[in-house]
Amino acid sequence: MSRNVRVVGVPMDLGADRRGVDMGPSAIRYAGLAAAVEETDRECIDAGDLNVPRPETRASKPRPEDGRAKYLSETREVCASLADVVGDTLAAGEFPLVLGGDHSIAIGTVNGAARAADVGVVWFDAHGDFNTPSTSPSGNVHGMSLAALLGVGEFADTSWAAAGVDPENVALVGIRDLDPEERVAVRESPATVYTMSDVDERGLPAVVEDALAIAGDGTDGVHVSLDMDFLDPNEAPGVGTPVRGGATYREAHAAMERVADLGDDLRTMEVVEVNPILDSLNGTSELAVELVASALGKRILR
Ligand code: HAR
Ligand code: MN
Ligand code: MN
Ligand code: MN
Repeated sequence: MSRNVRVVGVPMDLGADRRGVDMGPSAIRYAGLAAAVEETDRECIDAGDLNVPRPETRASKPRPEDGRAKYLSETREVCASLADVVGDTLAAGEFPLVLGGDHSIAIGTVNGAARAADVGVVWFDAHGDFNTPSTSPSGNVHGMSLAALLGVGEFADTSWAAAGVDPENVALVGIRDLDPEERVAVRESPATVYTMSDVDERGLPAVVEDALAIAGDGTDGVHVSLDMDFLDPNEAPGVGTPVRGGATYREAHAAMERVADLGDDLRTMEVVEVNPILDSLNGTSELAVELVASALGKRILR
């Protein structure tokens, strides 16, 4: 894969409670993203940030039609523009690298990725993001984004699922925190869940290879969604909803090296949930940059 990389920042924090994740795109750029991408022999073009409304300017109480989901209409609007940018970037023959922002933005990235092709998804996360407005304990859309993309529950009759992603081509990796009703929904879905217990038993590289095979089976390409809370909080403290028992530094690199083996079949990638306010000296952003470089093919011996 030698497509030029087009970076799109989405300073989105409408989908999460711990404010600060909107600063993720800046923090990841400051951590040296462009230089790291260029080290993989690609040009790095920065498209800047999308406009995201500040939550202070909007009513925080969900609209009656949105059930418990906060800022659902605003999220839909941002994701619609993100889908356009991602779709146009792919049409121009470039590789879209989307920087969050909270994980609700995956709705936009994947809709854009799926516009002109059949895509599978690998979702690296501590969480399932499989809630719906009626099952969510928090009302936060970042805990619903995968369900929205797959048209689960109330999302079935909305345009969220327009991506047409087949849940058979979706794999979640690193899961260790599911809400009670979310657990039921994820088990009922044809999507494959690799929990941290699977990682304990089989090792992360083997699990990731299976996940990538599921996402690539019969599709034109794979979208990789990297929620930084996939990592253990010791490695990545700068996230809004840390959960103990995640991937180590080396495991995460090994996972991204398997992703790089996809070559041109890696269609799009996003890195989400970096919260610089909760971070330690921007270390989580620095790690995000390293993991992007590994996913784009950087190797110790080059
Ligand atoms: N499951 C919880 C909820 O729905 C917490 C969700 C998510 N946090 C994330 N997403 N960072 O992966 O509120
Ligand atoms: Mn997530
Ligand atoms: Mn998460
Ligand atoms: Mn298919």
